[in-house]
Amino acid sequence: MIVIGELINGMYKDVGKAIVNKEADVIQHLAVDQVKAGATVLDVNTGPYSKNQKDDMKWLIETIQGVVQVPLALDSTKADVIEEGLKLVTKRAIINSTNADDAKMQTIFTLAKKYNTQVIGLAMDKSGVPNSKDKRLELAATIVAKAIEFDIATDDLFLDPIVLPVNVAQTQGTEVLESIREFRLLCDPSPNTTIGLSNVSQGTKFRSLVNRTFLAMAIANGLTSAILDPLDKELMDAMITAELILNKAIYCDSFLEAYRKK
Ligand code: THG
Repeated sequence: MIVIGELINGMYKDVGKAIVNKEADVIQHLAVDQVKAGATVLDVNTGPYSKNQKDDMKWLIETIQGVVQVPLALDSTKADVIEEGLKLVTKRAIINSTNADDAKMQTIFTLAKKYNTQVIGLAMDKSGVPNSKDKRLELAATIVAKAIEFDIATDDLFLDPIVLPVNVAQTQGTEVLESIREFRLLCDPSPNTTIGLSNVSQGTKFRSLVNRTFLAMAIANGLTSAILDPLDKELMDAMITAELILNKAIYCDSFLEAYRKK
């Protein structure tokens, strides 16, 4: 699994404050801690409190790259904010994200070619997140077709079916799980798949339990990456165990420790 650490996101109050006040140590601790805990990529999102998203994105990237050398997933709905970030990254980045709207895909895939990035494609369009797996598949196929037009390798795509909170959208869990399985069959080489895992538990009780249960189910359906909180140890243990059961690692009694060593 490609683990994309979600914690550098201005949506978190403490992080939002750290961005506004330029508290580099807060961001750098989150970067180091997430990588130590097993994140292989870090999501970077300036969040809703940012007054100047371009400057804040640049500051976040420079601050993070001062302490860790991992690829970054630049998370913004604004292409100009993403491009400012792409000018600074030292590792091959992931653009988070495009959707299936033609104009958006044109803009994002043009950037992806120019800066040689990978791209997260959301299975949604102007009319929002679909309710059915069939519509999600149709939108994902639209994204794959456009990527191929741009000569982007299909395994440089991360297709995201969009996870919704289980307390308000309870029918969507199975639609998302089946979408993950079906997205893998859209092209060869198979696209990667990803989810914003913590979305599933927003507003619920037992958040960590809801997250790790959903993650194990998604991994069983072929999920190849997730945006998640790597500091949640039980979540990471569930991920490692799910992959073990799927025979992606060889069993030994110290399988948790063995995973963490590599
Ligand atoms: N798909 C893609 N990218 C994404 C998402 C997705 N990026 C953003 C988001 N969804 C994934 N990241 C988060 C980060 C935090 C939370 C959920 C998803 C979260 N935050 C607390 C909350 O809202 O309850 C914040 C609490 C606080 O203020 O401290 O749950 O789906 N491609």
